[in-house]
Amino acid sequence: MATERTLVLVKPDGVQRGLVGAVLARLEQRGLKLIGLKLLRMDDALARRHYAEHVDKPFFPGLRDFITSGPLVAAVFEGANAVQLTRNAMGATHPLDAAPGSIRGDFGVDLGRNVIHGSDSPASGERESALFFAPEELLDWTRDTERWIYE
Ligand code: DAT
Ligand code: MG
Repeated sequence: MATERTLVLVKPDGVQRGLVGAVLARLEQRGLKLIGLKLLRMDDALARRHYAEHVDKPFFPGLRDFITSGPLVAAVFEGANAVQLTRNAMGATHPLDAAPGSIRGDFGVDLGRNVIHGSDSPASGERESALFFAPEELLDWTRDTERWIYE
């Protein structure tokens, strides 16, 4: 299985609520390898690029105001099937539909406060990672536990 990269955001609600560690811990514990990490505040231009598929939708102004409202944590995780593993860990977009045990199912209530973003395809993972990180900010490192995670 090809190695994938996924961009994860702990959104401003997650940062405000002190959930950064809890959210990232779940993905680390699952076996995904962290290769990039930063705290930043998105501006309108980055919000438009990141959510390019949504800019013309009626909910975009509210989404933009929320996502630019305060600091967020951006992370890139790498691994086999990283995109699907992360999407499953996140749960459904609306926290009401998200299964208990998923991040949104455990930490969220409202659609517009759903705590985490994760890329929806390997292509999105590459595109979105490049929006938030320069190439040299994504580290190529060897994890010593690799053989205990992958057979
Ligand atoms: P996801 O974040 O699960 O990939 P998405 O890409 O469809 O979901 O939407 C991006 C974000 O926009 C989502 O996390 C919450 C918000 N959103 C999506 N659909 C919405 C809607 N109908 N009304 C308000 N906000 C919405
Ligand atoms: Mg999406």
